[in-house]
Amino acid sequence: MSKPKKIPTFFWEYRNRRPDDIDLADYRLEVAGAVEHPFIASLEELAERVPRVEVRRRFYCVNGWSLEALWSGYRVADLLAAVAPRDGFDYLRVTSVGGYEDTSPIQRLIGGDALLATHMDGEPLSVERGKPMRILLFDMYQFKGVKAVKRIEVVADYRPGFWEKVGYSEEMIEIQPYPHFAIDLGEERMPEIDKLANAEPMERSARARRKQS
Ligand SMILES: Nc1nc2c(c(=O)[nH]1)N[C@H]1C(S)=C(S)[C@@H](COP(=O)(O)O)O[C@H]1N2
Ligand SMILES: [Mo]
Repeated sequence: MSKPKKIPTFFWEYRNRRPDDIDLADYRLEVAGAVEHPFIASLEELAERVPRVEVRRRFYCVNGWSLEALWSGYRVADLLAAVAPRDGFDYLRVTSVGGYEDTSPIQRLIGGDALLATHMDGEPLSVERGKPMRILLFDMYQFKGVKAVKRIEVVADYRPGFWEKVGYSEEMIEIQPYPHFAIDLGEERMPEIDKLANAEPMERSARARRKQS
């Protein structure tokens, strides 16, 4: 077996210091906004409300690398089914403990099988990886996937996320069809274009819109 490669850690809200640790006993996830059944739940209560799933999937960073692992947690689709979003509220806004935030269209998250992951390769997420839970998007660059999730809200409107402050843009959301360095394999890998194509058509990037017109 090759030596495990170091996974780059992105936590823009903490700049160059170690991210805040989170006491799991005190932790509560808030699922709120325009939903019929909002809740605030401990990790145990969340597991009682939403079915757990396990998936082996790869995520992609816009900086040209990717990481595949066995992730477990909750499908965003199942989480939303539990709270029942109101009609006309089509976006999900996710905020981290440290204030990193992102908004995505709900239909795209469901179509792309977005996951609220609590475990990586059978272990609870470390602080670096987004303890106690992170959103994983497999069909968009991962700056759209919030680590150390604190609050999930159903909202009416889109707005650019925290990543805009660090120089990323909406034009950079779509995974590009050139090789990315697979951290887990130690080699260059093409994105899984077949899996990307399974995503529902949604809000396209400005670049994709320009190409179309
Ligand atoms: N809270 C928070 N979540 C975040 C980020 C961040 O800075 N803060 N960076 C994103 C980016 S750009 C990527 S590529 C992945 C990186 O995940 P990793 O740190 O586990 O490698 O987390 C995403 N989620
Ligand atoms: Mo990233």
